[in-house]
Formats: sequence, C-alpha cells, structure tokens
Amino acid sequence: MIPKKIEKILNEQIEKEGYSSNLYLAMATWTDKEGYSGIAKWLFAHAEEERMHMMKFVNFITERGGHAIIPAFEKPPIEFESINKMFQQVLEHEKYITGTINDIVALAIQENDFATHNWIQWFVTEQIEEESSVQTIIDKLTMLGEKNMYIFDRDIMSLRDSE
Ligand code: OFO
Repeated sequence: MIPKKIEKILNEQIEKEGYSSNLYLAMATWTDKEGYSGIAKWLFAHAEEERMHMMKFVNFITERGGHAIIPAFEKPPIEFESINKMFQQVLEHEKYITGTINDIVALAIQENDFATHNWIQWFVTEQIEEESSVQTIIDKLTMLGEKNMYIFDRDIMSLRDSE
C-alpha cells in the first residue's frame, strides 16, 4: 500500500501537471492566434507531454492501491505579453515544477517509500531535459532578436526533433 502522505503529495502533483498542460495549451492557442503556427505546434506538443505526465501520476497512485483524485484546475491566462516573455514564463514554471518533484523525492526518503523514490527518478531526469530545452529556445530567441520571428517560428520544431 502507498503511504498516506505520499498519496497526498502525488495527488497534489496531478493538479500541477494538469495545470501545466492547460497553461501550455493556453499559450498554444494565443500564439496560434498571433500567427505563430510553428511555436503553437511546439506548445501543443508540450501540453500533450504534460498530460502524459499527469497520467503517469494517476496510474502510479492507482497501481499502488491508492485513490487518484482528479481535481479542478485553475484557469490559465488568456493573453501573454510577448513570445520572449512567454518562454521566460515557461522556464519559470518548469523550475517551479522541478522544485515540486524534488519535494516528492525528499518525502519518499523521509517515509522510506523506496518504490516511489525509484519511480520518481524518471521525472528528476525529465525536468533536467525540460529546463534545458526551454533554455535553448530562450537562447535562440535572444540570438535571433524580435525581428527574426519568422525564422524562429519556422525552425522551432527542429529544436524539438533534435531533443
Ligand atoms: Fe514540464 O514537467 Fe511535467 O513534470
């Protein structure tokens, strides 16, 4: 059986991963409306990954004999200031998620829950990759500057393909 404290923190993470998915969906529809279909495609794919992360938590809690609770999600923003600022927001959000994954690692150790400790390592690695891929996007945006958004929008998916 899954320890109660672990079940609780994993359930909280369902909400965080689901919100991440909705946040990136909101960013995707905004960028698409602004005419950046390449960036929108990247964000739609990222939203899908976050939903997959959420499902990993749902499935793990269920497999361990716990009860995965599907929560209400806070409404994400509708508009974003600029493409640059939006990707900064993505990076900040991913850093926040990394912190929450680290909290789960710490609690698993404290509770001697080695199954959860082992399982959550996938997310530890995933967060390193996610932060690094968003940082790469921010670096490219800085390099190209606002005037070259056409090129950035055209090429962003190739950054994803090379991950
Ligand atoms: Fe973007 O991260 Fe989920 O975990």
